Amino acid sequence: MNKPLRRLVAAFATASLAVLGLSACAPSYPEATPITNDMVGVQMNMWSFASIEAECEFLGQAGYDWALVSPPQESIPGGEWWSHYQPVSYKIDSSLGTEAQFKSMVKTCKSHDVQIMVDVVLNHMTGQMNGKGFAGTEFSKYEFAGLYATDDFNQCPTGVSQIEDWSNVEEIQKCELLGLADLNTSKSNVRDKLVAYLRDLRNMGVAGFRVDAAKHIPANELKQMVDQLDGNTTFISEVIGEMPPQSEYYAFGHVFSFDWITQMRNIFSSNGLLGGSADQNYFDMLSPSDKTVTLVSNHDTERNGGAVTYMFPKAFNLASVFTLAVPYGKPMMYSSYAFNDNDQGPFADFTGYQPKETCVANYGPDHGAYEPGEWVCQHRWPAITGMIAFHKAVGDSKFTNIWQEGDAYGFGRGKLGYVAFNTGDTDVAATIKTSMPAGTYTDRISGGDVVVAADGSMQVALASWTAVAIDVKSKK
Ligand code: LAG
Ligand code: CA
Repeated sequence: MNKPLRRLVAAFATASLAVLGLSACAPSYPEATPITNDMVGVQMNMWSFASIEAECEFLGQAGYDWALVSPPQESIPGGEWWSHYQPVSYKIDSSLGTEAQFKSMVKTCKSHDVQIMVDVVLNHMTGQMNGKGFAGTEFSKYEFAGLYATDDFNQCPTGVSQIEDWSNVEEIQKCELLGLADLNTSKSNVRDKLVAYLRDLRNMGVAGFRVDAAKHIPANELKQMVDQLDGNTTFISEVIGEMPPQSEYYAFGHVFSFDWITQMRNIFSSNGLLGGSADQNYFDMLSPSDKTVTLVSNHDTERNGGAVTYMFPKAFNLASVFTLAVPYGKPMMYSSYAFNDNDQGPFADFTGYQPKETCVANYGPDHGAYEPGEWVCQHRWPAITGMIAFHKAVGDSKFTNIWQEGDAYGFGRGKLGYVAFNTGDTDVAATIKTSMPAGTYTDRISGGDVVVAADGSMQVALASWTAVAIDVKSKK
């Protein structure tokens, strides 16, 4: 459904509830649209609330339907980005901004048809023995006044507090991940606290959640929390590896595809490896398309060698294009800041808050070197925004007209679109047979013209490590 239509349907639904006099007993959550395969999201890693608010006009115009915000709750203070993954309370106050700024962001983004998703840390609290949080909350590792006491945390059955055997699900779920105080979510009073946090966010207009470290929370316990939110709330669980199986989690929501991250790294790591990748059989082996959020990278894989990153900009660009080009998953793009130290978070000024972020000048895959701390703004790269339109234009149409020539490779999406990549060192000029109607199209990647002849063939000149993409909506 396109955005204005979606808005109309939602308004109508609300109005008809009111007419039927149901509004009083219906759950009073603000409107939220569950994510669908034609929607596109973006992880705005470590962007401050005020900066996301300012960027939402661009995001909405570019066709992004949702944006994922880094953990917004109070955490241990510190300049490392990962401090945010060590909660000490559920107040919305951190270097990313205040609760007022958060609410303002949600509202403004909604006005641009961009829903806000929040990264929620439900598995654990901090790993620090004691201290004072960003907003002044005093804590010790297993005592959080008004929230949790010692017996609200798991006792690791092995006697050693940390997870050691990564094939043992009980250990993965009941022992401490990286020494972080592990919440005992089998207890209803613990779940109630977490649900209260989720409801608070939902009431602020948040549309859904990334569940951090979801594999470390037993699926049935997470499900009990999910069931206490309204059915329009989107949940995307982070479940890496074989154990526990992802299927336990997509039974009540979505999962991120780490297989996809790996596939993107593998096929965009060298020349010509894209050949054969438009393979429906491969897609059928992955987690179900309607349960899966596909991504090229996140904040962890950007640092651990698991993903293609902005440091290999042409590969990152084309991997993002490919992710938007295929009939699989609900894509989430990634936007981040440059770093040369894995731990370093974005700059915060003397107030403790991050000042407004702005994109580096001349953002794009040809930008060249970055200074640490510069905002790379991959979400603005023209090929990526161009392909959002392609993604929406081709819907779920199947692969057609697969083409290969040396290190160049292309595929159609029925009569609705065609995309070709050159992941070789030399330029490729070729005539490709498509199923597209004859006419002149605007290339979603370069903005130039592409002509499709009466027999469906198109002539392309593909420079090294570039792509060309046309779709019915880009026909002139
Ligand atoms: C996640 N998903 O399951 C996040 O995506 C990932 O970024 C989080 O780790 C992790 N789970 C816990 O939420 C990050 C950093 C860790 C960091 C942790 C807690 O990658 O390096 O651990 O957040 O801040 C840090 C230190 C550890 C230390 C731990 C506890 O790096 O050495 O043991 O804090 O004090
Ligand atoms: Ca756990």
